[in-house]
Amino acid sequence: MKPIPAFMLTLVACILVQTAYAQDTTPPNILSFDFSPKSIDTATSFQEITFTVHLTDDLSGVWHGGLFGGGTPCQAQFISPSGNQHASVTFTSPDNLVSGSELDGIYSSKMTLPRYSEQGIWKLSYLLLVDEVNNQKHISRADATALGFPTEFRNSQNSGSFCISGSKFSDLNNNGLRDVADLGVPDWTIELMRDSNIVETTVTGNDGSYSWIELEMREASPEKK
Ligand SMILES: [Ca+2]
Ligand SMILES: [Ca+2]
Repeated sequence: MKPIPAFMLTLVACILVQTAYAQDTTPPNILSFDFSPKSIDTATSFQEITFTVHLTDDLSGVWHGGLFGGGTPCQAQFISPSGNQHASVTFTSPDNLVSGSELDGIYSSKMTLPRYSEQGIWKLSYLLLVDEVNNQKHISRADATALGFPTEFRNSQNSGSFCISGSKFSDLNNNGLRDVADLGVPDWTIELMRDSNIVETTVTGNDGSYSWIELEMREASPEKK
């Protein structure tokens, strides 16, 4: 058996000592997540959305290259209405770190949507948080919503800053009002009309509610099909 060089033994001993006293087994946390604008229109040119996030990590820091060259940056992934198109934005230092450090920092980064990107409501697929030793945390859209983060943006010619919302329900006692016993109707298609033309459609949720976000202010009214 070949003898092991002394410097290698020292190196191994150093690594063992380091890991014995400082192990990072916890992925980063996300304290805030927001983006602007929330309504764009890629019909005539590409569009950019600026994201701002506050990330923290306990020990090795938010991923900024990987201690051993591995891993992947913290990122947000969005999906188009059909599910066929994806858009992502990453958060790394030093490029996107605007204040603080990899242990507690604010990041700002742009997502670009090419011209002719699919129109409609794009939704967050997930947030991925990664630290320097590749501890990872996956945050679903439902988790992000529960954290109070925005999860949708509108890409359409109807983009603006207005919302329309309502609900479809069974008016059991026929009084024109929604009483406690009047249950919402789920999976019902609601059409947004303008000048007798259908502008967009959406589907009611489990409680019969529906909404359109980030609409341009023009005369429009929802019609129940
Ligand atoms: Ca960590
Ligand atoms: Ca009623």
